[in-house]
Amino acid sequence: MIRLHTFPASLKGTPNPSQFCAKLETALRLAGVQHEVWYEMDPSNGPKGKLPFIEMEGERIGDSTLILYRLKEKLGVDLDRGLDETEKAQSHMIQRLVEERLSWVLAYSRWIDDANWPVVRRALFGGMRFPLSVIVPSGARKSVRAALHAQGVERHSPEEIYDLGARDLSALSILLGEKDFFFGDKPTLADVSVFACLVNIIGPDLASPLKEAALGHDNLVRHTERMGELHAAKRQRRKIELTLAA
Ligand SMILES: N[C@@H](CCC(=O)N[C@@H](CS)C(=O)NCC(=O)O)C(=O)O
Repeated sequence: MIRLHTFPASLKGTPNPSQFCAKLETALRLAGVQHEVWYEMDPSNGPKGKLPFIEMEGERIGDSTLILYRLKEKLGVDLDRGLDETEKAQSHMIQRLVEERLSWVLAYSRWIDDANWPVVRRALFGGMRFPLSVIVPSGARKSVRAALHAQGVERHSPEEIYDLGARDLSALSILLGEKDFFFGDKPTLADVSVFACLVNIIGPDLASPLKEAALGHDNLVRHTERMGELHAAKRQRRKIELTLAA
């Protein structure tokens, strides 16, 4: 059995406050991969110092993308099966846009934007006792700021950062068009990756220009709802199977 290590679902409105944890769990559910979920609070427990990671056959594997490559290699798990080579390349590029750029704008909106930080801080660190309740969140915020600075996003003005995010969202909206999913009537990895990011932008009760931009694209909102229903339905099915088997 694969053991998935993720953050707990601590932020109302999203299945997981980490888009990468949400991505991997959604991919496992959609592909019907049996797994058990272990909640972690400390990313440094992972082999790459980040969450999510999995344990499989005694090995700990980190990074949502590398994990999915490994599951394809070992178990034949492939949500992009059926796509032609051009579509596979497009799916790859959509994932990279969402995970290597839009994710940074999302992180900025939560961790650096003063309008949202108090809510995020309460959701992620609210259970801590003093003095950890002061030390841990401010240390975490400092390291996210340093990461955003090293990546480059944090060097821009807030207006520029949110404009970059809005342009990414417009591109995604145009690519999706009127289709149910990016490549037709079946969700692929591109849909999973976009859902995991968009549900984190739209779902939580956090206002930002990024959320406003996302809500301005009806097709992206409908896509997030559609994927959210699939995510929830797959969990119910798995629960019923477990109950019947018991
Ligand atoms: N490329 C990684 C990104 C994972 C990632 O950035 N995880 C964040 C949570 S969203 C994390 O664990 N950060 C802790 C840290 O950087 O110290 C993946 O796809 O899994």
